[in-house]
Amino acid sequence: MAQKDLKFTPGTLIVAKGSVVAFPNLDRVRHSIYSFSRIARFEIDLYGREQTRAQKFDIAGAAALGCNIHDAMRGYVRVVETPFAAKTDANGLVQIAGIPTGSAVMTVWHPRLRGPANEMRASVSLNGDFSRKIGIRLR
Ligand SMILES: [Cu+2]
Repeated sequence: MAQKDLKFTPGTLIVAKGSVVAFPNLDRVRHSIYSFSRIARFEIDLYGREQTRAQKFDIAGAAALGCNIHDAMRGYVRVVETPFAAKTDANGLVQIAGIPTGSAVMTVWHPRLRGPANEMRASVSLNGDFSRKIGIRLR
């Protein structure tokens, strides 16, 4: 997840539990990174252009990232324990292939979703092609 034009890019990154995420600074200014989130509490001191820092994420859930210098900078690392996870596109659509048939629990997460841990869960029965339209409420 890069820092570019005073933004975390991409704004939300999905990674597998245990992943190490690199945070290259592509801006001319220095950035720091902090997270007070339950799954990852850390603080990375200011570092400059073309430098990279990294952080390991060992617990599933969501980490909200900020920069001490630029208050508007927000980034999210969503750590998952399943290979069947993906980010929606600009239209809110996502397609995940190869999920085994049977019953499953589908989790929808958004940093501003109203609900415990900003998540919504639904039990689904997967049997061949499955598609579901879901509306979520944001705060
Ligand atoms: Cu910054």
